[in-house]
Amino acid sequence: MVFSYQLFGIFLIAIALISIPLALYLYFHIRVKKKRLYIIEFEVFLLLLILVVGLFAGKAIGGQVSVPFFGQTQGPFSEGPNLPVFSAINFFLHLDEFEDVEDISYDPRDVPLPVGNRSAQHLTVDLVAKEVLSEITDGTTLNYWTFNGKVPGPLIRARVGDTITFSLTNDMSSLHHHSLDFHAVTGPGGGAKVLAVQPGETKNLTAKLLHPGLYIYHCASSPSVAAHMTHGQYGLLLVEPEGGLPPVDKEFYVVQGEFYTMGNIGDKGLVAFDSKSMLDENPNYIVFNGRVNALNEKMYADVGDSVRIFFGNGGVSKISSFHVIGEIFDSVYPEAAIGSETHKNIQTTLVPAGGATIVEFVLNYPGNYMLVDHSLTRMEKGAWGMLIVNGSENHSIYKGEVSSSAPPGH
Ligand SMILES: [Cu+2]
Repeated sequence: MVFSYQLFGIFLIAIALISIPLALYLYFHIRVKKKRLYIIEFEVFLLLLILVVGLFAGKAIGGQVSVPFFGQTQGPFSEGPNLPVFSAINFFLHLDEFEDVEDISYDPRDVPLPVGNRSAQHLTVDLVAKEVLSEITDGTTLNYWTFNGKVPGPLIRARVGDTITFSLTNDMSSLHHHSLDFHAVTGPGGGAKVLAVQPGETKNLTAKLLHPGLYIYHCASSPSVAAHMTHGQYGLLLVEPEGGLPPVDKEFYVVQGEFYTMGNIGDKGLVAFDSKSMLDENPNYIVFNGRVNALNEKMYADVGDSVRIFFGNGGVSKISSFHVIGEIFDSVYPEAAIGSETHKNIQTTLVPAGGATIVEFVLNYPGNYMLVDHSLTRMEKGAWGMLIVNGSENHSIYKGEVSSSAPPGH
């Protein structure tokens, strides 16, 4: 199951390359020694072998062999969306050197302190691009590419007018080069033109935050920016306005992302990235914070609490219809805009790929409230998480006999 398609291709190339000299040897051996001429049979056999080699090995010249085979691009980078076959082989050769991360998900409660009334400052932010192994669901392991070993990367919190020196290190164990494009940064590539790092390299960018808002950051490296992003390389940078956002009781950090894997949803073992399904925009997994169940038994609040969720969409392709089952957002910062009027009383809000939103709501009634992308087929792919609310019931708001067979979150 694991790597079956790619390995089959590599297997064919190997067989073809070994078979050609063998076939030539047999052909001439029989012809010369035995004086028997199976010329037509051998010529057909040789022709088939040359075809196989031509189809597969021919692509090897110039580093064009890729998995899956024959992927082509009309994009700005000549390499295309696929991982080179040598990269796949390299991955297996270094399999033992990757860190096996117990839990790839960034804890949704791990939100930095608000900026409050402080004045603008010069901050430093250190990020490490690291390729690791971890489970997306029980028994299913992916090769994640991360910032700081988690998905999403850390929530960075600053205020408008701050200057940040970003330091990006590409871990020595990486097999790929990486970079950073901060949507919050004004300038070429959002920083990616400066922060392109080879394995073992560190680079710095100093940038001033000119606009408040909640901004995606992501890797922007070739051969395919999309391939890097969908391995898990994204996070959010919050630029608070002067004086900060209004205080709330609970803040959470959630980022949606897609994972494109060979085979079917739930296949066990180490599963490979599938660039074909990425180009088809048909991921096997769509999850919050890097894996299935990442948010569960972490998001707690009490009746009466005001809750704010910083929600981003790392994509790489899908637009999220963010909704909390059983709640209505009191306020939505549409497209994470800070500075314009918030939208009031919203059921579901659109979050574009490479975009974000901020939602706020006060909890009125205890129970389990499910965060979803309301393209609800995506629940089957993992896009759900639970906010658990404790407190006393107010029967003027909600009253009735709760069925034991009721779906969770309802
Ligand atoms: Cu990258």
